[in-house]
Amino acid sequence: VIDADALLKELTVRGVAEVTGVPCSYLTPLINRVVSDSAVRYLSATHEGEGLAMASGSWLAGVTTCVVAQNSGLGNMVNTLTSLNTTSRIPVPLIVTWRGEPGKMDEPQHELMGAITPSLLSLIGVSHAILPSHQAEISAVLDTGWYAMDQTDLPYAFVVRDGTITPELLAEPDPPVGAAPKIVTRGMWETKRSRLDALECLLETLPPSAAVISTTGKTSRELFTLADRPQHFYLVGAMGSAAAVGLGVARHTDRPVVVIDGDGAALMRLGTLATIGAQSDLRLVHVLLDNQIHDSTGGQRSQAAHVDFPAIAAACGYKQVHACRDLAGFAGGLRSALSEPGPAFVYLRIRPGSRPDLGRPDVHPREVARRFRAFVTGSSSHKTGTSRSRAR
Ligand SMILES: Cc1ncc(C[n+]2csc(CCOP(=O)(O)OP(=O)(O)O)c2C)c(N)n1
Repeated sequence: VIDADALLKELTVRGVAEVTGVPCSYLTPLINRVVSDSAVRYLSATHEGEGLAMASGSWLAGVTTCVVAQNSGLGNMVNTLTSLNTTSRIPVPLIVTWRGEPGKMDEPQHELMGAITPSLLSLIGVSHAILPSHQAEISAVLDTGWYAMDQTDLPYAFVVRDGTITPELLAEPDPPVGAAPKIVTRGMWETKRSRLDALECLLETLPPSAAVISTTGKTSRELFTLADRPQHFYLVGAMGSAAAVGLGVARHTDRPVVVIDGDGAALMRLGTLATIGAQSDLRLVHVLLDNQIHDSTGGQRSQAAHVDFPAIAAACGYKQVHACRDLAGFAGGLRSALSEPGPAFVYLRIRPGSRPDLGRPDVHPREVARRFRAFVTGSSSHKTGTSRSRAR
C-alpha cells in the first residue's frame, strides 16, 4: 500500500495545486489527507462532470487541478471529457477508482461499470494506467501520465484499486455560514429584450480586463458574432458546464470572470450554484439570461417557467443577487457585481429568438482555449504545459 501523504507530495511536485471531485471510499485516505492539508486546496464538487469542468477552468487560468472520482462518476464525466476536454484539448489529471473490478467482491451497482472501466476510458480516448500499490513505483507511473498529457493535451486517468492507499483520518473545518443576501430588483418591467440586446449591453458594460465564458448554443454564437476576442471562452459543448469552468478560472486569477448562462444549461447543473455559493472573495459574476426555453435547439420549453433563479442563487450563498427587469437595470446589476468581491448573480429575463444570419465560432476550440489561457495568465505563449503553476 502507498501512503496518502507520499502520493500527495508526488502530485504537488508535478504542479497539482488543488484537488476536486466527489468522494469514493477507495479514495477516502487521499481526500482526507488533502482536506487536512493547507498547501493543497480541496474543493468539493456536486457532480464529477462539474469537478472536471472546474479543473478545466483551472487549467485555463494556468493551474493544475486533479479530479478524484469513483468509476461510477466516470459516467458523469463522459460528456465533459468528450465535449469539453477533447474538443478544447484541456489536459487534466484524473484519479478514478475501480469499484467492481472483475474477480473481486463488490456491490451489484458496480458490476457493469467495473467490468468496462478500462475499455470505457479507452473508448472515449482517455489514456490510463493502474496506480501501483508499491510506493517505489508511483513516480514512474505518474511521470508516464504527465508525459502523455504534455504530448496529447488530453486528460490522463490513474486507476486506483481497492486498498491501494493507507487510511487517513478526516479533519475538516466547518464552513463559514453567512446570511443570505437581499435580492436587489433593478429596473422596470418593459417589453422583454433579446439575448443579442443583453449581450451588447454586457459587452459595453464589462471592463476590458474581464474574462468571459459563454454557454453552449446561441449565446456563444451571438457573442462570437458581436465580438470575437481572446478573453472569450465559447463553450461549444458540455452544456451546463459554463459556471463550473468560470469558477475554476476565477479561483486562480485577479481578473473579473463573467459567466453567461442559459436557463436550460443552468438547470442541467443546478448543483454548481451551491458550489459557487460556498465561495467567497471571488470576482465571479454569474449572468443568467432566461428565455425559459431551449432556444438553440428549436424553442422547446425548459423547466424554467416555475423556477425562481435569483431566490436559488441567494439561498445557495451568492454574495450579491440582482434580479433585473430591463437593460438599464441589467447594466446597473453588472456594474455593482463587478465592484466588489462575489460571487454575484445577475439575472435577466429575455425573450426568445435570435437573428437569422447568426455565425458560429470559426476559431477552433483548441485555439480559443489557448488564447483565453494566454489572456488570463498574461502570457503570450500558446503552447503551455500542464504542470505550469500559477502565472499571475
Ligand atoms: C449534454 C447536452 N445535451 C443537449 C445538448 C443540445 N443543446 C445545445 S444548446 C441547448 C439548449 C440550451 O438551452 P439554454 O441554456 O436555455 O439556452 P438557449 O438555447 O435558450 O439560449 C441544447 C439542448 C448539448 N449540447 N449537450
